[in-house]
Amino acid sequence: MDPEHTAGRPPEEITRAALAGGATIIQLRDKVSDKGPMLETVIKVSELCKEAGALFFMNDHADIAVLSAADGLHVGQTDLPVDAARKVLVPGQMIGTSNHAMQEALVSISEQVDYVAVGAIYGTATKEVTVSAGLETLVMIRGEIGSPIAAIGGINASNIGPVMAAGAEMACVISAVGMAADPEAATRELVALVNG
Ligand code: 3NM
Repeated sequence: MDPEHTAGRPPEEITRAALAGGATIIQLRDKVSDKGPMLETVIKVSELCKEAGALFFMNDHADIAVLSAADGLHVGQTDLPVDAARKVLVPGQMIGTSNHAMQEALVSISEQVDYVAVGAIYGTATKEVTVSAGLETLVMIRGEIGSPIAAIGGINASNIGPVMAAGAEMACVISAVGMAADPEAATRELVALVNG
């Protein structure tokens, strides 16, 4: 869930639709809002996830993860280091990282993260600067680590098959749901393909 990629619709609306469509984890990634208004939205999204029995992860901001009672925090390579973020998080909150290459994934594993995100699998216009990891990197990392892998970057209904076949436990999408004319139907289609 990225408020910049909702085709003008409120984040809560896309979240509700994704949850109704069967999404089991929502992560909120907000690169533009000030923290006051961000917190209000995050708390609503976090509550919607709890009501639906889904997990909620906050991106980047450990303080907001705590204040919104998130299930966990996601950090990128230049965000708070994992050990620093853990000092802010409360016991039981999970942490996952963005990874673009084997070496980064191995460091994440040494930090005992709860999941490893690998991207970008395919080309994406959603994030300006990203490293193209490709399916090959996903396959290589899968071969080395046992922790859950979340694949990200350019994933949609037409190309999710090879991602799951490569051994990812989770597929993370922004535009395929956020920009869809019918986000609930788009999620349902992706979930069916993942479970298929
Ligand atoms: N992180 P979409 S790719 C937020 O490679 C993000 O780490 C990436 O959006 C990474 O599903 C990406 O619209 C954008 O391609 C994902």
